[in-house]
Amino acid sequence: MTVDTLSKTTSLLASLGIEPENPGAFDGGWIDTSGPVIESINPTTEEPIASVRTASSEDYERVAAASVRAFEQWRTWPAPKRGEVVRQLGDELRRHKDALGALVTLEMGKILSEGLGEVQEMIDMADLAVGMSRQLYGLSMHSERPEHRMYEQWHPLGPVGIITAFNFPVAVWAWNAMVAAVCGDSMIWKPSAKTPLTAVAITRIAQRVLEANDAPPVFGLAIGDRNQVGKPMTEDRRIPLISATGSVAMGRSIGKAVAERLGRSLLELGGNNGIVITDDADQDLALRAVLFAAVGTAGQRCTTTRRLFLQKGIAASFKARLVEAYKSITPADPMEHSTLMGPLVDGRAVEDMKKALATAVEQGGRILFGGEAIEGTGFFVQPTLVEANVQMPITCDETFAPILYIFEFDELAEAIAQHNAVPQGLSSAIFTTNVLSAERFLSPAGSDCGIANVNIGTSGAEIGGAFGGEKETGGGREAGSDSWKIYMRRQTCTINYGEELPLAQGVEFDV
Ligand code: UN1
Repeated sequence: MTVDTLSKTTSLLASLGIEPENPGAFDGGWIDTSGPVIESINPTTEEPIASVRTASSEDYERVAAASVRAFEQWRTWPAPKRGEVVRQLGDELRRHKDALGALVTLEMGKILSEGLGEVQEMIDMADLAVGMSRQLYGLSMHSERPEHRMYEQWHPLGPVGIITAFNFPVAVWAWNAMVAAVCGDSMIWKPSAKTPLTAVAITRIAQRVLEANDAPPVFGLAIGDRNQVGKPMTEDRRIPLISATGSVAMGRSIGKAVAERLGRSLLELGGNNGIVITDDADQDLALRAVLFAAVGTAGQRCTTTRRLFLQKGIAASFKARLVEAYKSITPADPMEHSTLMGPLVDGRAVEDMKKALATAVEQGGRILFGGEAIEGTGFFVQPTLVEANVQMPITCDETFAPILYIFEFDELAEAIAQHNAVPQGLSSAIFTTNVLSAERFLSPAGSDCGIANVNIGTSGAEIGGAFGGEKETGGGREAGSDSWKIYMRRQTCTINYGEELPLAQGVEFDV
């Protein structure tokens, strides 16, 4: 690092309250944690940025107990008052947007524009949740009994466990936290050990907003490993909901642990997202969209396009254009404005990409472009295009790297069948100018994913919709629409304002 970059980084960290060594748990105050120290490594330079002392299971216990106490107070605040606290949190994030966006880039390597976009996603979530705080509606029903009234109401649920991944280190917390907060829940955040500093920075901001409002410490934090924090939290009966983002393997074990105690889980797991491009599609539009969706965030979004289905009439020319476009992408420092692709998050991610490509070649794939890790400092790889066929088992796996498998098809029905023939079901898209093809893709017999787009790539969803997917993606829905319901408990109430006691279904029970 040059002296200039070093001093910029130091003042950036200082502006967010990050010290060389930071406590890894917050329960209303910062806990003097006793777990091992982890270093946050900048994937661009491979240098440590700062470190965090992780939480032990005893530290987790403190955070959980505080979260229960905070919930007991917070649930009695009127929802619009809770919304006002979230509004102020959104304002604080606006104030720190530049610094936070840069910290995201520094810590996990996505380009600065995407780092800033991620902070914007948090701000958008805050705004949405403020509105929601006045719209946590229940329905009213007509009772079958005379002089009876029936309605449902939504109450706060309890402390929520939020497990997030490195790739969206702050936005996914906001999807959960902003909504959970207006719903009256407290929460405990277990961020990825690869991105602990962003979690500390956000919690410090949240702490100031809570204190300014004399609000209970609903935004708890416990940075720690699976055994010290993850396991006790998923098995904790005081935590009615665990919302977890990560791999299918992780989701499977969390889902089991939570189901064992009959808790609720909200899982947002792997994607293996496909784009179908028909002969009649606008090729320029499709090219730009594929590029962002496959190469953006260096292929490390759960919504990244990993499979491309080209109709035979345009396949050869589209592939040629794609190769040219890939050639123009030079992985480089994500802080530079001209960079479109930064590094992968760590050395293991580079190894996983190499392994997946070796397997793809073994299984009959042909590398059309890229395929190499870039020598030198930083976890840089080439964005890669692979000509593939649907018989290759590797194309059913999610590898968190910029690998795009390309297939060809004759008829749309065949493309849809191939598109759906993977275990994951997160995001999908079709590029076509034919309204019939578009509607077929969106029909019940079309894409089987939680997200289906027309003439838009698979990534970069807006927060207003419900986000999540089917099959091994886990079935959860977060962010907009009526996703708030999972953070609350529904209560059906029947009130008798008469003097008789008629029973439902005409049952008679007179003494
Ligand atoms: C993720 O990768 O876990 O739709 C979330 C998108 C982003 C969120 C991705 N808004 O690509």
